[in-house]
Amino acid sequence: MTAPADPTPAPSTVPAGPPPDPAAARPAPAPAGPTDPPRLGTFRDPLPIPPVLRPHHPVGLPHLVHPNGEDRPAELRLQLRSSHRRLHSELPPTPLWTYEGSFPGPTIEVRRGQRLRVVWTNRIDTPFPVVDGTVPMTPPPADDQPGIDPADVDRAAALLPAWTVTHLHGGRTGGGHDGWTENAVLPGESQLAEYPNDQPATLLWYHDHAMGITRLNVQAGLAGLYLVRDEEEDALGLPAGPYEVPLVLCDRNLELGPDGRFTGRLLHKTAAPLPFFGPYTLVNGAIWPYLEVRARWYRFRVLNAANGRAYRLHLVDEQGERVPGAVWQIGTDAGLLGAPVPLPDGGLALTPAERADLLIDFGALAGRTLRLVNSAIAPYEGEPLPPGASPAEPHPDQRLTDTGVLEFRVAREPAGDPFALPARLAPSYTRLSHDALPEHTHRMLLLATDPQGDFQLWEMAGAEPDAAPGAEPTDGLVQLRDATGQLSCYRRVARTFDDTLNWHVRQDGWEVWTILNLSIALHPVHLHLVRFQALSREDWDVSGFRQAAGGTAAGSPVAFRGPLAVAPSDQGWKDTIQVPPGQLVRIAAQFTGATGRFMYHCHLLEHEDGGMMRPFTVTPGAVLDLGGAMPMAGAPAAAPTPATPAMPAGATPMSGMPGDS
Ligand SMILES: [Cu+2]
Repeated sequence: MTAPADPTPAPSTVPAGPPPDPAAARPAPAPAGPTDPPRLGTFRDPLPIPPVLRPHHPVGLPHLVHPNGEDRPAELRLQLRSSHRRLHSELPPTPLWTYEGSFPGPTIEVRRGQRLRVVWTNRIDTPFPVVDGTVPMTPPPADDQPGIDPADVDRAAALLPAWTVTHLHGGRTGGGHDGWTENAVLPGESQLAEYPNDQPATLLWYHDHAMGITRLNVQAGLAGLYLVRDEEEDALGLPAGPYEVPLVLCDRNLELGPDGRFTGRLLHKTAAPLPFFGPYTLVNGAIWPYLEVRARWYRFRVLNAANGRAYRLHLVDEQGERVPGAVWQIGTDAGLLGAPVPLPDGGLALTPAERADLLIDFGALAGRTLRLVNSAIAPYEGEPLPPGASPAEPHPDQRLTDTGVLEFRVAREPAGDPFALPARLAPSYTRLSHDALPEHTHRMLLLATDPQGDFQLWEMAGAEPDAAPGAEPTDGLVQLRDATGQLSCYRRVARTFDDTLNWHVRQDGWEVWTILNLSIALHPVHLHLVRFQALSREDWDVSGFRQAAGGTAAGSPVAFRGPLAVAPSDQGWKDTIQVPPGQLVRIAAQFTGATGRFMYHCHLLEHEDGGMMRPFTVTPGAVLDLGGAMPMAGAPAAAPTPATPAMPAGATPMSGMPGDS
């Protein structure tokens, strides 16, 4: 089988033509048109598979200090190292910052309950390898085109030290091991972390989480997979070994040299306030790869590791037509579903940090060439694929220049596969409902925009009765009208990372967080430590929120418009949830398994770095009951605040809150 012909010559064979234009990526004034950016061929390179480290199978594992002993956990010593890798056979090698020289990093695989210590040692010894820059929003930005005008490059990024901290996303571990964003380490230093791994089988991932620069460190290559196995998963006899394949999806952009050719260097080019959207889709670190498969069932462990791009996945044939019935979802971020769910007709949308455990049956597709394609425009706001639209059709005007993700080349020979899709999956899976929850605490979170247009997390507390909105909006006061028509008023008690800690969660306690998106962008909201389920989704009219004033005026609350379905693929255990604009999502979680200080944040890394991140703590109940200095949610330790006065835009959220001065 051969890759489809690409009419565009590879960069190495670009003939002598028009003189190179250093600003080839910019919309150039006519008539001196630039050369088109060079193209890369699609589906030219085989899919790489990251190396696997199994601490309980220590043979040939130089990273292992010792395997699990009678009273001590296994310990891995892993290095963050500078490296080079060819992301495409037509590209020069790309300088990267990596885990163990691999991009993505090695896949760590553990059994449930097998405690593991990892020494993450920073041995990075090269300058920051990514070109960073910002292009203006007007004229329509070329942020998803390769190359950048030197005037748009941010010189400060080239001076970044390798300041990194590793977070195990989805891991149930103590606050001291979770990779606190500000406790990053410099070259020569180590971060010690212990992972109890006492959680259901699923696909986690580890990645850098350094305060303010996560978007850049992750772009540079600092991410890898982490698999937890358990007996419940074993009992299903799912495709394993060579038939279980990780698919780490991300996008990248590439620098062009003065000659208009690829230099091999990565380019983090954005048009603020948009997150990063690159034109090249990578799977396991290779741009547009292919995978030869047998005519049988496969299991694919899919992660969206992009900074900002959503992938809405479909399986299509040579003509770009859907291949129905072949793809089933069996798990979500934090574990297996109760029963398999067919791939939705409209595709399966994964926003950054979300995972999907997929089974694909190639048994009836022998000899075919199929493709996994992405139909999500960027930015993706949760809109469905229009009826009748082809999922393989590109939308270059909406940052979807190439829909290809991965090509499957199915062998002609039948494989004699005994696997049959089970009707039931995890017996331990139960669907949560609000009415059936144990006693729980409610919290209100708004995804809002400040007057400058920056996205923020607004922690809200029930407002004093005399703090109801006036005729003009009051900054930080928001009135809501719910499904029953009842009005309630909330005031903002925090909106930046350094605002006072409000949310002291009781260890093992259940909580329901109501998340309402007043902004114009979809935000994937991620909570550290816990797994949760979406209880409900609702459509809300948020036009009553005045961004410039930071609140709602009397008589124009944000208001319930109607219920929305929680899609079958959205009913699993999650640690990251899509909250599209104008939606309200209620999630329920038990904060169990560890204590300490954790973060929750938007997982669009540019939003996270831009301030959409907040702390919470989990504390043993007896400690909370002892009282002490800790203020409870929404109740400042100082004297209760009188009616919140009207404040000019940009003022501190409220008076009387320690730390807000
Ligand atoms: Cu966001």
